[in-house]
Amino acid sequence: MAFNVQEFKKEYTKKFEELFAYGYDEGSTTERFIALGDLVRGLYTEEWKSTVEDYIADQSKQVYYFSMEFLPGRMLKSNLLNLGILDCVREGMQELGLDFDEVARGEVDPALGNGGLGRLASCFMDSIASTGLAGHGNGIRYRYGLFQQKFVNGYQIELPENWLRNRNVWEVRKENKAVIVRFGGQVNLAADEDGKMTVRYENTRNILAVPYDTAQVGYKNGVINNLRLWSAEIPYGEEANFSTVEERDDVMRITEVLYPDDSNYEGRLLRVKQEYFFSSAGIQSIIRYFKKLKLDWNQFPEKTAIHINDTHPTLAIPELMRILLDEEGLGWDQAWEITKKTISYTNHTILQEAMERWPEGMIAELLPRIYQIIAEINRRHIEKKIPIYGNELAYRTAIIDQGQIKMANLAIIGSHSVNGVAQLHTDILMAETLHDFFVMYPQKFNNKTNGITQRRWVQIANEALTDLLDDTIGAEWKKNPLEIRLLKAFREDEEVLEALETVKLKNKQRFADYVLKTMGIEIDPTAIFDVQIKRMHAYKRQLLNVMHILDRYLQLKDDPSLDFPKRVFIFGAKAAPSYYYAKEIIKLINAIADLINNDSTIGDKIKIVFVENYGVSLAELIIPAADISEQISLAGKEASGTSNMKLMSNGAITMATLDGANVEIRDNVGDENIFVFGLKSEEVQSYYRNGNYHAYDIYEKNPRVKRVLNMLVDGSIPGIEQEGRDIFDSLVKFNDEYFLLKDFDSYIAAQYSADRIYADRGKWNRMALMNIANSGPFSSDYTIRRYADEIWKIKPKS
Ligand code: GPV
Repeated sequence: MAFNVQEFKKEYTKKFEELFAYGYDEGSTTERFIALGDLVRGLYTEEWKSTVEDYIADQSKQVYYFSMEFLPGRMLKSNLLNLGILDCVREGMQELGLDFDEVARGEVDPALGNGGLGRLASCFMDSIASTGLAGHGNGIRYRYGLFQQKFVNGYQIELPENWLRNRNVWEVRKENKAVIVRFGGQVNLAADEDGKMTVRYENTRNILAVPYDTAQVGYKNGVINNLRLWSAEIPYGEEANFSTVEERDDVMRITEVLYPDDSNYEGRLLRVKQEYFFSSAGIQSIIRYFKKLKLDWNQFPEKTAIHINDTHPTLAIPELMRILLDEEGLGWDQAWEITKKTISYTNHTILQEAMERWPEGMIAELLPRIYQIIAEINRRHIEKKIPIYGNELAYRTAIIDQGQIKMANLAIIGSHSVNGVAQLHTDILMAETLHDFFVMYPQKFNNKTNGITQRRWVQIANEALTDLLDDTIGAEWKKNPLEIRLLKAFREDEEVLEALETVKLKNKQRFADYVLKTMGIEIDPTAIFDVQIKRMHAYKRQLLNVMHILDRYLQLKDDPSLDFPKRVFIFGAKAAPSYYYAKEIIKLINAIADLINNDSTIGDKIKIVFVENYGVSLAELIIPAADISEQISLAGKEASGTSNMKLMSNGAITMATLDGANVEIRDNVGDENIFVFGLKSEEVQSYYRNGNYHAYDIYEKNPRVKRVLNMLVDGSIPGIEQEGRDIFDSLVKFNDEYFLLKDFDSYIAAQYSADRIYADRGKWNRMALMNIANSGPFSSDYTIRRYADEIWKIKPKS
């Protein structure tokens, strides 16, 4: 984008005055941001429009990524970077006497997702545009995002996240593209004169779905795709059939707030309303577009790919069937072939508690026609599979079972592709979780290991590293992330290794400043920054990290002269408000932080920092400052993980179980550049199968484990009477579902070797360098290319 500093300054000054009727020098940070964001949006609207026009003119195949969650993070820098005008704008702002970074912080970080799944969707949106693919997002414009987390006396409390409190400069409301989504009522089947069945819906509740579009700017390639988020509103005119105020409120409630559940299923009516609402609206707008092309319906899958991000948008399958059957008059078989060829599905978990199942009666009442279609899909599936696989297998794969509708089963049966998100995860799906389906449809199964965009996670979050890379290996890695491997040639180069250490130190200082300012805790930037940032979940085992901290604390209490290098244990984690155990762990960590941070015999040998309200923006601050990346989930439980990739790209060294994508990280960096410990996935499986794990025995026989766990119940940590007891019991009395006790010794051993190596600065820096140099394959650009080639069958715009 051609643009110079002088022009920018003029335009910005004008824009600010236009919006606020006074000069930018008098404006607040928020106003300064709004003026800048508004200006930037104006700069790309022409290309946005022409990208879409080109797709129409070329009749390009387009992919639609349906996701209940998107976590884009602040968009200002990302848009500027991708437009190629970041430096110019930074310079211009400076010349205007404004602090660009501060203005950028004036943007609200839209938290329209919970964690990994939502952030993956946003990395994918960036990579789809940046690799020149015609692809768009489809989701929900929640009025309130994921709750804001506060700690009060160490307990998590949740506050509403009113992310739209200021004007959202990026979105464009498109009222003329609104559609009607219908709930409830009755279905009437009637034959017309020629005996053709027509379906009529009566007494439905009609809701207006209004799209808000946000540009997804590709990296210096002129491609600007669309993220379409739907908002529920009351329809006007003849569609308005609400009688009471309560019914009106009900409508508004659909897109009111994001459910704060991560990898956890709650069978709530409002949730399924949300799922159908955005699935139906998305399908309707895709169909409306396709009809303009005036093609044959059989060409629909040649022009359209629809991807469903986990099972949350699975109702897109019966919704597409409904429209093809009832509105377009296609026969079942033709509609079914089209649907399967169009839809593909990603599974993100093997955890049973995250598998969506809806009560049959609830769906029948809320979505009577959709229910009929699901029942018919199910009937035909069983009828077709019995003769081939026998009763048992046919019924085991049924969609409707014991009064429940199993969404994963519907997603698999109604799609042509099912993928896991790391090789190990896909292997487990095929061998265990979805084995019955793998037997029936082996060709549907494939792996697509997750990825991350280094544009946000390195170029934006870590400018110091970006500059060092440019100076050392040139800038090609920015277009072609694999080229970052050129850094390997410098692994013995003292100067580069020292420069890398300097970069890291600078980022640690930046984070230390933040911690001092916001929490009043002083941390030493030369200490090891040991980072675990992810949702609070038992299977992710933050508690194992806690056990290590307590063990280290006890060792130091016994012998204060022990020469452990200083460590700062950094946590960031939200717990689902209804996840009691996870909240207890939050309280525990905060209580331990209070105890240890204020223990003068420990000094800064151990510091604990649990940041409030972890999210994308804080991740951008923490990740560049990390030395150790804690990826310690029980093997077999974490589908992939993506913070592992972000942290390695920033030169943190992974402390890893062989779980999810950690396995592939190990394969890429080599055993000498990662700390691996713990049970393997097959060993865990075997314990579960044979029921021969006995946590109590370990507690009794391992004095270090015993001493650590006793701290939870003997009063040595103030303020956790209830929490300490509950957590102790979960481990000792209820047999430690996630094998913390079993993995404790090998975890501690791995942490000790980290201590030893950290003391050898040259060696540590070399490991950090090798992690950065081997992070290229984890770019979501490659992940997306594989989705495009192997699943969606779409090609980049040349
Ligand atoms: I299912 N994931 C998530 O964040 N929320 C969910 O509801 C479900 C899965 C996560 C997995 O836990 C991660 O292992 C994975 O890296 C991420 O999805 C993206 O695939």
